[in-house]
Amino acid sequence: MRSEPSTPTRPTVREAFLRLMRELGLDTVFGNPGSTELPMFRDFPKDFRYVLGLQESVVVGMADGYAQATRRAALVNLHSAAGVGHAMGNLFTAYKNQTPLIVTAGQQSRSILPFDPFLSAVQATDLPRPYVKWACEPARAEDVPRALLRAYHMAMQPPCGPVFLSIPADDWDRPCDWVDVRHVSHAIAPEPQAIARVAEALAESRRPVIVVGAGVDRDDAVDRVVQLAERHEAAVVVAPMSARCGFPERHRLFQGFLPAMREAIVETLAPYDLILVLGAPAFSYHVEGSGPHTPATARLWQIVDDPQVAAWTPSGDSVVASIGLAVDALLAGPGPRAKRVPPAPRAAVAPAPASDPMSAAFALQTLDAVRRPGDVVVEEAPGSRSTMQRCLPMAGAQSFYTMASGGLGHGMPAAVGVALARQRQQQPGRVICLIGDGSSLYSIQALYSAVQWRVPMSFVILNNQRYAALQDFAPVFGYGPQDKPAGTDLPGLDFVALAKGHGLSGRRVERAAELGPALHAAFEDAGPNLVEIVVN
Ligand SMILES: Cc1ncc(C[n+]2csc(CCOP(=O)(O)OP(=O)(O)O)c2C)c(N)n1
Ligand SMILES: [Mg+2]
Repeated sequence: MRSEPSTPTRPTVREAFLRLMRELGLDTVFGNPGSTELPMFRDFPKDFRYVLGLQESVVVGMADGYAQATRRAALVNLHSAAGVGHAMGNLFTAYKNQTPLIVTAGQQSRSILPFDPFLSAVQATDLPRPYVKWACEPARAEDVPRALLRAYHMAMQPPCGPVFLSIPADDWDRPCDWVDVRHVSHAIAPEPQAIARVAEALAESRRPVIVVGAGVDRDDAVDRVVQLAERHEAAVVVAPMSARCGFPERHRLFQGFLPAMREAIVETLAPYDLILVLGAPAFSYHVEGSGPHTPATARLWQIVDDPQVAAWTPSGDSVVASIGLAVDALLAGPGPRAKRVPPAPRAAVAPAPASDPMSAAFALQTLDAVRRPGDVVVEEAPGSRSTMQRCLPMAGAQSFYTMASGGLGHGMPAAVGVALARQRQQQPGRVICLIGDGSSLYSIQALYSAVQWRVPMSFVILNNQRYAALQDFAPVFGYGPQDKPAGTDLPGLDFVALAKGHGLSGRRVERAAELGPALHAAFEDAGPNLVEIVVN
C-alpha cells in the first residue's frame, strides 16, 4: 500500500476526515472492520470510540438507536460489499425510520480496481440503493473529506435518512486540503398561508382529532403537541405502525392506536370532522383495503417533513414542514371558536389473571408495575404489539422506539444504541428491550455489545415458542382454523444460555408469581441483563 506523508501545509485524507468528524460531533463509530477499512482508523484518536457490532445488522441497528436518541447523525463503518449486504435489512429500516446515518464502506485500492481484486465492490454505490438518500464514491481521494461534510448534511436534511460513502483503501494516506465545518439550518418552516388554513380549520372544527406519528418525537415536538391538543380539547390517536411515542398515553385526551387497515381507520375516525395528521403517513397500511381512505364527513390536513409522503397521500391536503415549527405556528393561531366537549376518557384495562403459563397481558402489566418513570422501551414483539399498547402505556418524548419498516432484527441492537446514547448523556433510567423470541434472533449478537459497554438495560424476551404474529395473521390469508403456517414454531430455544454465551447474566421465568420479583431484581442491576419470560 502506497503512502504519501502529509506536507506541513497539506493534511492526509485521514487527518482531514477525522478533524471534520470531531467538529461534527461524530466521535462514536459503529462498525465491523476489515482489511479495506484498516487504513481509515490507523492512529485512531483517543477521544473517539469504536463500538463493535459482531454482525453488520447489529452495527446499523445500534447506530440507528444511537442517532434517534441523540437526534444527530451517527457514523457507521462497514466492510466492502459483504458488510453492506449484511447491513441491508437494518439499512432499509433506518431509511423508513428516517434516521440520519452516514454509512461508510471500504473499497479496494483504486490502483488495483481494474483487476477485480479480492473484496472489491462492483458498482459499490448501487448496492445500498434505494435505501440511502445519497451514495458516492468520490472521484478523487482528496474529495473524501468534503464528501463526508455533504453526507452529514444530506443525512440531517428532512426527511432524514442514511447516506452512503464508498472509500477506497488507498485514499487515506493521500494529501488533501482541510475542509472546514459548515453549519446548515435544516428545519423547514410551513408556508404561512397554508398553515393559517390549517389553524382556521382547527379553530372552526367541532370535533377535531390529532393523529400523531413518529415525526412528532423525531422533531422533539411531543410537549407542544400536548399543548395543542389541550388547547383544542382534541382527541389524540397514534398513526398506524408509528415507530415512536407522539403523545403521553395516560393523558385524558389519548384515545388509542389506529390499526394499519383502511376500513378500520375510517371507522375509528368517523366521529370527527377534522383529522390533523402530524408527522405520519396518512396512512400506513399492512393489508389490502377498499373504499374511502378517510370518512366522508371529515376534512384531513397532514403536516409532514417528507415531500414524497405528502405527494402520495390519497385524500385531504398536506403541508410540508418540520413538525415543531408547524405546531408552533398552530399554537400562535386562534383557539376554538365554540366550546368543545372533550372526548370521553378510555376505559381502564382489567388486570390479567396470574395464570401459569402466563399470558402476555399479565407479563406486560407486571412489567408496567415494576418499571420506573424514566425507563425507555424499545420494542420488537409483533404478536404482542396490541397487548403492549393496552398494558404498557408510554410516557411521551423519547420513551418508546420500534421500527417503521416491518423488518425484524432492529430492536435488539437499536436498544443497545439508545442505551449507549443515554449512558453518554448521563440520563437516568433503563432501556427495556421488549422483544419476541423470534425477533431477538435476527441480531442476537447485540447482547455482546451491551455487555462490552455495560449499558443500563434489560432484554425482556417474550418467549411464546413461535412466530405468533404469523400464526395469528394466517386467517387473513385464507388459512383454516387448524391450518398452521409452515415454519412458524420455535421449540427448544434457551435464551439464558444464549445470554451466557455472550457474557450476559439472564434468568428464565415460567411462573406468574416469580415475574415481579425477577423483574425487580433485573432492574436493580446497574449493568445489562436478560429476563426470558415464558408466555402462552
Ligand atoms: C426480516 C424479517 N423476516 C421475517 C419477517 C416476518 N415476520 C413478521 S412477524 C414474525 C414473527 C416474529 O416472532 P416473535 O418475535 O417471536 O414475535 P411473536 O409474533 O411471537 O409475538 C415474522 C417472522 C419480518 N417481518 N422481517
Ligand atoms: Mg414469538
